[in-house]
Amino acid sequence: MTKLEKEEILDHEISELIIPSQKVAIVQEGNTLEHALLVLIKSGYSAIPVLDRDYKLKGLVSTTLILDSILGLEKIEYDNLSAHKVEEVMDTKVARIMENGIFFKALELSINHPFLCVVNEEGVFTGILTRKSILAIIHRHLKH
Ligand code: 2BA
Repeated sequence: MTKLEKEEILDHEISELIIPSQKVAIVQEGNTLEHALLVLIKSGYSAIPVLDRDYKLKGLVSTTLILDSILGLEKIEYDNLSAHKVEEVMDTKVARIMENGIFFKALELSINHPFLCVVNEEGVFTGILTRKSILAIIHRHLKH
């Protein structure tokens, strides 16, 4: 790969790699843990974005976080699933990138995160970028 080709990939905008929000399983911060667990199990994904009413990105919630929050000392407290909200257990440290961000930034963040949340200037969630799609692009370019 020439230096020019390398720069072309790294500076490229990520927009074409984004999985749009309509295709992403999400929950709202005010949803119960029970609802979130159902969405996680039905979607098959282990962690999904949490949004507010205005579709702004607030955090991530995972099956592990939910189950951990209902573990009592000697038993699982199932009643807590309907008594508590997603905002109480979600992880607010989310790997995020702007929708007009560049590939190099996405590549760097994806080292530590299986997926990145994509937001617009107002912080509104517009989709996700998976490590899989980033690796696929690199693989495609290295093959030639
Ligand atoms: P995980 O849920 O841990 O999924 C890891 C990988 O397992 C996924 O990689 C995908 O290859 C496969 N996989 C899991 N559940 C699947 C399903 N229901 N349908 C098809 N493939 C499935 P990626 O596709 O690269 O996704 C990386 C991470 O991004 C996922 O981690 C998940 O946390 C999130 N994610 C991806 N697509 C999503 C979507 N449509 N909605 C919500 N979250 C999504």
